[in-house]
Amino acid sequence: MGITVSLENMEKIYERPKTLKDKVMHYCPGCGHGVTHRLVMELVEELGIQHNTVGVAPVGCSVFAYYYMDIDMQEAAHGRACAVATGIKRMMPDHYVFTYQGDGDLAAIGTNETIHACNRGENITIVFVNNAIYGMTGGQMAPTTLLGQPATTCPLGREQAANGYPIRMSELVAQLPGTIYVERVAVNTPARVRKAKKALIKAFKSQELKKGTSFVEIVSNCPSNWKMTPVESNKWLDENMLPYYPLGLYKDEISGE
Ligand SMILES: Cc1ncc(C[n+]2csc(CCOP(=O)(O)OP(=O)(O)O)c2C)c(N)n1
Ligand code: SF4
Repeated sequence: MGITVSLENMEKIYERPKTLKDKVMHYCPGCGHGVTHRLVMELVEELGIQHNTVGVAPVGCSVFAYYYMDIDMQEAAHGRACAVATGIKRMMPDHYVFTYQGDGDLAAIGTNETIHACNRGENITIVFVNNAIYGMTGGQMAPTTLLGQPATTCPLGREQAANGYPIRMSELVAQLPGTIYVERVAVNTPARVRKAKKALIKAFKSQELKKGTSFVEIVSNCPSNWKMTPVESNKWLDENMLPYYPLGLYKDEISGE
């Protein structure tokens, strides 16, 4: 006995935001970049700021963010996104300006630009996707790679004596007087995805206050270079990344926390 389902009377509860182009993404299955792209584009649509938002794309797996985000985008050289965003925001202070960066881009080659933009209190939002590895180039150690975590440049696992400690960027930039909002979130469960979106909205809206830099760290995964299935990688993130990179609010001078 066949069952016929009519779509006509069904309520649509979810659809792709119009700000996210209808394209097949190049990201690996289960990668947090896809979810994070969607969240950023959802908030741009919901806040009605598509016409006056400029994104700065990094070098890394998200180098092609401009293929997917239907807003004005500028590509930056590896690590230079915060410097490029500084220039854009200063020329167009009425625009919402954000960078979208991986940990190699933001916390290795771009440490200088990141710290000084945050210290100057540039009125931009920094979206920092921390997957603890260099994804695009094949899994080399990043500044955020955990102690003991294998990477192609430390196949036996990162060692403190040789490679130093993984860097905690949220804690670091929260110390700088120019930041007004710093939160670390994750996108490996539906509840966390919803929380991540709230943090991103708060960060973008903080630009209206013209008080300083907002920084949202997304703890994410890289199933391909971690050599795990997406499900395994989400579990590994919970068990290994979150103890070292605790989720939470590190600074909030918007609501006075
Ligand atoms: C000046 C310069 N140095 C090095 C590279 C090579 N490179 C491209 S992407 C990348 C690392 C990307 O890792 P990450 O920023 O963590 O982003 P992911 O791919 O993990 O999202 C490197 C080292 C480059 N493109 N330009
Ligand atoms: S290599 Fe890693 S970070 Fe890059 S798209 Fe694949 S899973 Fe995502």
